[in-house]
Amino acid sequence: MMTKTKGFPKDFLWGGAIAANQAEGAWNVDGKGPSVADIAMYRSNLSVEDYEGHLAVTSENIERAMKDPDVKKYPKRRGIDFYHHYKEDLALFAEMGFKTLRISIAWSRIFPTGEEAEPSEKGLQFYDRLFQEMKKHNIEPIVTLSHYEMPLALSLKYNGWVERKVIDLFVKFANVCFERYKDVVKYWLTFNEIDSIHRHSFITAGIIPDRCPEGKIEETVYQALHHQFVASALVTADCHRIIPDSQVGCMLTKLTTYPHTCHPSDVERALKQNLDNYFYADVQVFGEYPPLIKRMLERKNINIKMEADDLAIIKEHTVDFVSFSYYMSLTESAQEGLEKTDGNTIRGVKNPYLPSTDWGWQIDPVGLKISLIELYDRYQKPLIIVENGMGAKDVVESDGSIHDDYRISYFREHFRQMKEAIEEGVDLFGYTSWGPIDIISAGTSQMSKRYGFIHVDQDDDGNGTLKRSRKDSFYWYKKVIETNGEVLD
Ligand code: BGP
Repeated sequence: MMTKTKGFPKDFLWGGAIAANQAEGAWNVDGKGPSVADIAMYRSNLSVEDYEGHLAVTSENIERAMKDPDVKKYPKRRGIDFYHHYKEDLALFAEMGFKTLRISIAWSRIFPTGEEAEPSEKGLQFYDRLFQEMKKHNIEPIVTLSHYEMPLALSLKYNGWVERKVIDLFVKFANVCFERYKDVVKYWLTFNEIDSIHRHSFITAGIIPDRCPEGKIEETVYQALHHQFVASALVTADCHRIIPDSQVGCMLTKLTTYPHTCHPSDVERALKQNLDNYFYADVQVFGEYPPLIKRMLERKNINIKMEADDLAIIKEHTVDFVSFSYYMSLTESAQEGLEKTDGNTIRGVKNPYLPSTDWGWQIDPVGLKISLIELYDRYQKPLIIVENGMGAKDVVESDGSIHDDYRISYFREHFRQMKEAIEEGVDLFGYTSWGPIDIISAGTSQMSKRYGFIHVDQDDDGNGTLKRSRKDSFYWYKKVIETNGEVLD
């Protein structure tokens, strides 16, 4: 006779996640300096699957963007004006019953060029106000320190994280945040999707390809990644010192990959994709480079310059929990010429058993359970899902209602799988959906790729009133939270 099912823990952190560069707007307000996100242009003529095109960056197009004050062409400069609407938006999140909200602190709002001697008081005051408003609604902040928004000045001067000095600048920024917000923020994430540095090295690490040594881009990216590993360990130590009861997490894009067939070559390819994905969390959880990764670097003749105590720092200051994003699963095959489909800034072979979103991302709730089991079994640390959801083109009916049944169905099936994973022993302590309110897409800078339970009246070109309105899924998620995940229908 099976024991009673566990259900979600009684203090499960239900909520949502946004990022400063995709929501705040106010890109040059109150002294904020330009960030790498502020040069991301919306290109309506590009296929949504053309991430290289959407995220392309050259010294020349950076110069051009910085001369262009336009906010229509550069959607991340305007976001959804969360900077001025945060009270209204938090009230809506509180109406849904949010226990937590994941946000990021825009580094260039605190240090406009990244190198000022003193932080911007106006920048700090915005997050003071934001955290006070969250506290008013009993919403627990989860704060990401680096979420694709480093000061553009550091990219132009040092080629981003390639230069070791950026470690110290990031540590300084993080310490200012820990000291300022130590009484209101307990949960901290260091680098959002630290593994994405190879997929889009500019928004993740400020690396400008045409500034890298000829033919050495891959080695340069691994060097920048090493600096981020060291910085992550250093700020983990500082956070624990400054905020004794703090919990620090790493953040991984969980790219769960299946073999297209049971052919051993397909299985081997999928295994290697998954192991390469784990590498980034392995370093922050186990505190060392995995031996297979070290051998891969050696075979590729990739030499990472390290200082004497780097590995000791990484080893000593590992994270308390593992956070990750999960949108879709991927499929790999050793066979060429199979139909491909898009995923989160990565492409895979189309899985014939799964439906896709309008952006080609394959919807796989069981893949989330697989991801939870794999991550918990590997790390045996508490887990939190900090991004999950589906981008969709919502239709606003003539009466203003939005019947996003597809979104309710996506979440319902993913929550069912989360519940099963918990039943089977996974320690999952929270869940924040990605984009609980419509915000700007990271990969394509679209507004029309909507994730929210709350609709924002704005189109891809920045036209609209920014009016917020509740979708059908708003009321559904409210009921889910009210019943702690018991009522999903
Ligand atoms: C993740 C990012 C988020 C978010 C998400 C959805 O990689 O951490 O910032 O944007 O992707 O991607 P998109 O917005 O491109 O649909």
